[in-house]
Amino acid sequence: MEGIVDFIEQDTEEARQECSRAIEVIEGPLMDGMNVVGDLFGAGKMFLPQVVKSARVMKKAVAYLVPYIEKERDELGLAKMSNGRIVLATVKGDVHDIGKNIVGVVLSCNGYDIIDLGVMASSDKILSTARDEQADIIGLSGLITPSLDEMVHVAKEMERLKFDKPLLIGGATTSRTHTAVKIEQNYSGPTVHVIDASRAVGVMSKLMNEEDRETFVEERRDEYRAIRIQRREGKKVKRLSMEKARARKFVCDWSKYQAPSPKSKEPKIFSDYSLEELVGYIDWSPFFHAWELKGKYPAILESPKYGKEASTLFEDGQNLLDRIVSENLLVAKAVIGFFAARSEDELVRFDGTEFHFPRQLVDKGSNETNYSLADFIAPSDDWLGLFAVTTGHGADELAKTFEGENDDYNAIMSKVLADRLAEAFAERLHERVRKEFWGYAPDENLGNAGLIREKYRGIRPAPGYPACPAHEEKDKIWKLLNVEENTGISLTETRAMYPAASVSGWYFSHPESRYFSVKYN
Ligand code: B12
Repeated sequence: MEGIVDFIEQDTEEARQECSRAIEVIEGPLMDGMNVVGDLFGAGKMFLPQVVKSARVMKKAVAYLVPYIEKERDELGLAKMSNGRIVLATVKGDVHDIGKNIVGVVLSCNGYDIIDLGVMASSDKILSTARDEQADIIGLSGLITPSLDEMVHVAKEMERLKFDKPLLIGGATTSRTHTAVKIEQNYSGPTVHVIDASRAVGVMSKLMNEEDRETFVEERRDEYRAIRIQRREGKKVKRLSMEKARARKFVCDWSKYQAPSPKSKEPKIFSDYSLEELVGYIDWSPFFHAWELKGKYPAILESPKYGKEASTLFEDGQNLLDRIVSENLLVAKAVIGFFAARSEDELVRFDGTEFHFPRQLVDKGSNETNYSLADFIAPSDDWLGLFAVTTGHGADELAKTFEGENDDYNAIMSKVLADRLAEAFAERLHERVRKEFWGYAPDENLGNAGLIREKYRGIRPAPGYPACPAHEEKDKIWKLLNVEENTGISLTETRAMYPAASVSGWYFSHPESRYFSVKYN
């Protein structure tokens, strides 16, 4: 229950000798401990990092017991015990697995059998595995918007192939609304959106319990039906024609504005950037969010609710980060470049290519602005910057080493830290771009807090952000900067970047450039 692994093998051996069969150590003390942990977690009295640490104790103890259990099982001809079997996968085209892995750990320490198909799993692979392994439930995860369509595809395939097992949907871009409107209607079996790991156990146990299942599924169906009706009948947002929206575009008196010309015009490649330099640029708040501790750093360390847990987590994170930096366990690579550009409506044109930046079409009122990112580029003689950064080379290998030691806590931690470094790298390079490479703000002096609050001139939007949702625009960045060759970052069929800890996008220098959303409901 304290998550301490120091003497786990000795303790497990002692317990084994006191029991008549090795399996009793799992069914007895280990499960008793995990049940307490599970109850406290469910009641919000224990937090995710502690649960994952307790799961590590369980996993290491179980690994120690497995040879004994298998021997006994063979001798007695016994079957495997499990609360239920779930096939978990990050869908085709997507490479993000932190959330899925957290869910896998939490479910497995609650007695569920996990078949984890990893990332980029095709519908075929997911469904044939579910059939072959007689899975009770299928769980899909995804982080970028194209994964939502892939989930719809899997649901349709489940219908076509006459599956009736429950389908669980999770991951950062998924939502109850999307599940209700787009996924559930394609599959007649139970479909449930799960918001986070702490809810996953409750949902699984309801679905696996014959008595609870029907009511639970009916309640979800009613809930999703209500969402669909609400959406259909909800206030329709008024949209403008493109012509009218253009009349409300952001206007700048270009005759008075001089676009800054980059100091160095050649693309710059960084093949092994100093990790040590990046540490000071880390925005730590999302580190805590990844572990389901909600709050802002550093205040979270003093929070009455999360303070103690957050401090331990932070210390563990710092320790692993120190190792990563001193032993060069991750490699930071990047490429940046500046291109002479001009805008025309929603296009930013270069020699030979053009980016399309959609315009806001919602009617916000005649005095409001309907932005397109292209508005921040002059009709002639301007510049646009492009970048791609990664700190993910080495991350999967590091996580695998920890997984091999039954240490999911550090496996997840290493990926969370790689993501933090990727964002820090994007932040640091952007700062150097403003101060040195583009050089339009040589005297800027903001410090990390100022950078996090985006107090600088210019913006760094990324394909997939609300102002520029199309992931396909990355193809042009890849071509112009030769990203794959220069950094080793590749694009999947739905344009997720691999390694996962990668960021790519554009630099806009205009003082009034800003973020917005082109989405409407
Ligand atoms: C941290 C972060 C990153 C990190 C990495 C994230 C990662 N490795 O997972 C970095 C900095 C690398 C990153 C990069 C990018 N990101 Co980002 N990122 C985020 C951020 C801020 C948090 C995501 C996160 O890690 N959450 C913590 C984890 C633990 O939560 P989770 O994955 O949701 O999982 C939980 C639940 O969803 C659930 N769950 C998950 N899976 C499953 C499965 C089942 C079966 C069940 C039951 C439950 C379940 O349980 C989990 C644990 O509680 C979100 C915004 C947000 N607030 O969500 C944007 C966000 C996800 N990113 C976004 C984008 C666009 C990108 C980029 C494409 C930008 C770019 N062009 O560079 C890249 C893509 C990287 C790539 N490799 O392709 C968009 C995605 C939407 C979209 N339009 O596609 C978001 C929503 C931001 C936004 N509003 O625009 N990003």
